[in-house]
Order: sequence, then C-alpha cells, then structure tokens
Amino acid sequence: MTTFASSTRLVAKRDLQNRLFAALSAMFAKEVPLYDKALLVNMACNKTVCALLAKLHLGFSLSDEELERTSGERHGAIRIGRPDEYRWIGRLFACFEMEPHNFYDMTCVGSKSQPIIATAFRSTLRPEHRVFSSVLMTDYFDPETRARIEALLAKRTVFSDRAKQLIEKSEKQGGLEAADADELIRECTERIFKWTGKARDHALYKELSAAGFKIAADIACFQSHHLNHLTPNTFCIDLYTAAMKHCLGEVDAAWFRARAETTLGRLVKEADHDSMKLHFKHVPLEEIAMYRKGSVTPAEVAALAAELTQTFAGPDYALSKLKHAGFKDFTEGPSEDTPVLLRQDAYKALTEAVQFTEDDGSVVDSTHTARFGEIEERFYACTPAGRALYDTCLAEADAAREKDPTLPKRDMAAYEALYAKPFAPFAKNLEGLIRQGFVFARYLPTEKGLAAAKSGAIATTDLLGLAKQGFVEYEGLRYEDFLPVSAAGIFASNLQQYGTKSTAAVKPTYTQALLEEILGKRIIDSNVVYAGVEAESKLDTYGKLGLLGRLSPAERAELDARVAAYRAI
Ligand code: OOG
Ligand code: NI
Repeated sequence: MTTFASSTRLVAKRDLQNRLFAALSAMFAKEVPLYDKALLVNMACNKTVCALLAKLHLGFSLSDEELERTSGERHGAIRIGRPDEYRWIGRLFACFEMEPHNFYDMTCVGSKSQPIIATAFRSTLRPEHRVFSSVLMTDYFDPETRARIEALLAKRTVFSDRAKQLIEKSEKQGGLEAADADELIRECTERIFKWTGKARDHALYKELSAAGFKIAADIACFQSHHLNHLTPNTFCIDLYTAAMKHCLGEVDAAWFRARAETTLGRLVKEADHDSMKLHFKHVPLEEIAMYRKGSVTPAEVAALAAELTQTFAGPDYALSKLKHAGFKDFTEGPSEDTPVLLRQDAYKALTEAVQFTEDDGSVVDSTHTARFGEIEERFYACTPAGRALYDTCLAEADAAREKDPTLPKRDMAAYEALYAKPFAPFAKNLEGLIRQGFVFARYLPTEKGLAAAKSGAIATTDLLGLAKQGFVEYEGLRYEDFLPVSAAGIFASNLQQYGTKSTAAVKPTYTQALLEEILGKRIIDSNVVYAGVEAESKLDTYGKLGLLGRLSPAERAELDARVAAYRAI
C-alpha cells in the first residue's frame, strides 16, 4: 500500500481514542446532567481513596491530571440498526485503534434474551476504553414486524458523506492529520452518537415496547446510534454507590458516613501492592515497588469518611434536585472481597422527552426510558477455569439474593455476608488466585533476578516462588471485556423489561462468523490475548533467567502454542 502522507503528520490513533472518549464524555455530560454530577461524585470518592492510599503506601500520589486520566477510563454502549451501519461502526472505531473483541449472542441468555448480537471495540493491549456495540437482528421477528422495522431503518442516514470520506482517508493513510481527526470526532459527537430526542413511527414504537421489544424500539425508531451509557472507572465501587445513594437522597448522612468508614476500612486491608498495580495502570511497576508500607488508624479512616460526608453537603452534590429514577439496590458481579472480573452498578434509566414525527408530518410528544448511569470497577481477568467457577458462584449468589430481594436495602452487612458466601472458593488476593490458576498475570525478571541468574543461584521455575525471593516481578492482568450475564441484566434493568422470545417461525441461530461477515473483520478472542500475554511474559522471563531448559516439554509446548495463537491474531 502506498501512503502519501508522512506518518509524522498523523495523530497517533491511541491519542485520538483518548480524545474521542473525552469528547463523548463532554457530549454526554451536556445531554444528561445527572451523568455530569455523577462524575463529580466519583471524583470526590476517588480523591478520598487516593488520600487513604497515600497514607497506606508512602510515596504514592496521583497528580490531578493522572487522577483525571485513571478515572477517565470508560466503557460505552451503542445499539446499531442495520448491518451496513455496523460495518461503518467497525471501520470508524478502527480509526481510533479499537478492534472487535469477543462475540456476545444476546439472543441466547434465557429469559433476558434480546434480539441483538454484539462485540466490543477496544485496543487489544492495555485498553482503557471499550464500547459494547450491538446490532439488531431483524430476522428474530415475524415477517411483518421485520418489514416495518427494516423500512423505517432504511430511511435514516447516520454516517454523513464527510464522515465516510474521513474514515476512508484514515484507512488509506494509516491515520489522520489533526484537522481531519478533529472533524471526525465532531462527526461522532454531533451526529453519530448524539442524542437528538427525535424519533419516528410512534405506532411501531408502542407496539414493539408493548410486545417486550423496547430494545428494538430504542434502535429502530431513532435517527442515530445514541450513546446508551458511558461508564467511568471508580477506585472503590462500594464507596461510590453509597455516595450516589446519599446524594440522590436515598440514605442520610449518618448512614453514608458509617458506610464510608466500612468501605475505606476494607481498603486498608485489601489495597496491597498488587491491587495498586491493578487500579493504577498508568503508574510504572518500578514506582509501585518503591512504595514503603505506611499505616492508617481507624481514627484517620473515620476522619476521611467525615470529610467526604461534609463535601457531599455542598450544593454541587444535591443530585436529588435533578430528575432521576433512583439507584439500583445491589452491585452486579462478584462479592466485594473477590477481586475478579468486574463489579458494576448504576443509577436507573431516566425518562426523557422524545418527539415523534410521523410520515404525514404530524408530531407526537412522548417519552423514552433507556439511558442510565453505570459505574464500574475492574479487577483481575479470569482464566477459563476461573470464569467457569465464577459462573457457578454467581448463579448460587443470585439465587440466594432472589430468596430475599429486599435484604440489600434492609441490612447491607447481612446481604454482603450472604452474597460473599458462594464466592468463598476464590482466593482473595492475587497470589492466591494465580496459585489456583484462576487469573492471568504478566511476569518479568528483576535486576536481582538477572544477577542471580548470572551466578547460577536460581533453583526453581516456580514464578511465585521466584517472586518471593525478589527475582521476579508480576502484575495481574485487568479484565477489559464485558460479561454477557451482567450485560443481559443491564439491558433488562434499564429497559425495565426482560427479554422476549423470537417471533420468527423458527428462531434463527447466530454465529460469530455471521457478525464477522457483517463487520468484514475477524473478531479477536480476548482469552487468546490474555493467555498469550501471560505465556509470552513467562517465556521471556524464563529465557532471561536461563530457565527455559528446565521446563518440561509439555510446559514448553503449551506456552509456545499460546504465544503462537496470540501472534496469529
Ligand atoms: C449494553 C449492555 C452491556 C455492560 O456494561 O455490560 C454493557 C447496552 O445496554 O446496550 O454495557
Ligand atoms: Ni455498561
């Protein structure tokens, strides 16, 4: 391929991605005032967590800019109507170094099934942002409904000619110059992902909603792929959710203060070096290794909780004054003490004004409830064995909660104990989780290890043992994907309805190959990436420590196979 622009003029795609997400966040903050306020609440909580961590880990401090960046890691969700639009979305995200990862078949999640299939666009390595992007499968419906949906979708133009030109230019050149990049980001915030409040075909909207297909109405009746939600990162989800409930007026200051003390108190025990590496991906490992052990007294924890309670008494945090539908009662994901995958929570979907314009030009003023305010905390990425165990524990924990659904509201401590019980088989720290083979990690030799290797002082290939001797350093890989069961729950709760069965004569089956055909791209299996990154780091570490020869042929073959699968992506 001939490139006609010198690559130095092109803006790095990764930088563009960060700018896109900052711009989307600013767009969403204007569209949804509650989102903007929730960011302030998150920032106040994150600052408090950092103040605590600075006492616990002497040498730790985050500048405001770093704090902004780490809190600014986000995920979003969009829902697309037509296959051709979906292909453009794939090409658009590629301009921002975001490629499709994993196939999510939401037509197959039991009672929460929805007529959509999806992938997540993100960077393959060290991603900060990701977007759950689904496409409506119109053949899920009976022929008449299908024809009406398709006819309505056929009329819309989400991608302007200019947006398409810019995407093509980026593909040809391998990137965009600054002015073009600005323009493409503007296309995203002013058109492609913008909420317009404008819709069409109120009759179809009502019929689809009444039949349990609000998601199809959310997609088919609107003029763009409005962003459904944009989820920031929090450093302590239990602190944040308590804060939101307080600021929304659901719990009083005394309740919040006590809860803040509990959650911050837990951090004192749980926030070890590994957890610092997990939560602060921007801080170099060498820097974290230098932190000296500090301590925090219960009185200091209480003071931080009191100070935060005081902050929330300020006028900026009077969220209850804004229109809202309350906060969810419990957090999705593993129990508070099990640091795997994701924990997510949300304020419930808002009812927003929508104006329908009919074909005859008449106008209907109505409302739509879909956009909500999620938050997440990311933890260690599970191996397939860890994931299988998680799914079993989750089913058990969900069943326990369903027996007494009002418990979280009545007695948070009792609920947390009940929910944590099924997750007991998981170790509660990184080293334990690695020993159990439940999470992925990345390894590297230390200077001390390299020196020991030279003098032949290394006697084992047990990486955790080597780490104890200071010869090896490691970090747990962070989970950067979605969870289909959580996603299904999110659809169900923000649409305020469960899924519905297919109304086609025979429910079609959907495959990853089908979505790849729509996209015109291969979908990356993120497990291959996690396993590949781990295997590559192990081989590299063994190599540098002169230990390759000590691996059994089977061990060596397995690591080689993982690396080969990963390199073949
Ligand atoms: C996407 C739901 C998936 C998550 O966090 O699991 C999701 C949607 O509502 O369109 O965002
Ligand atoms: Ni989400």
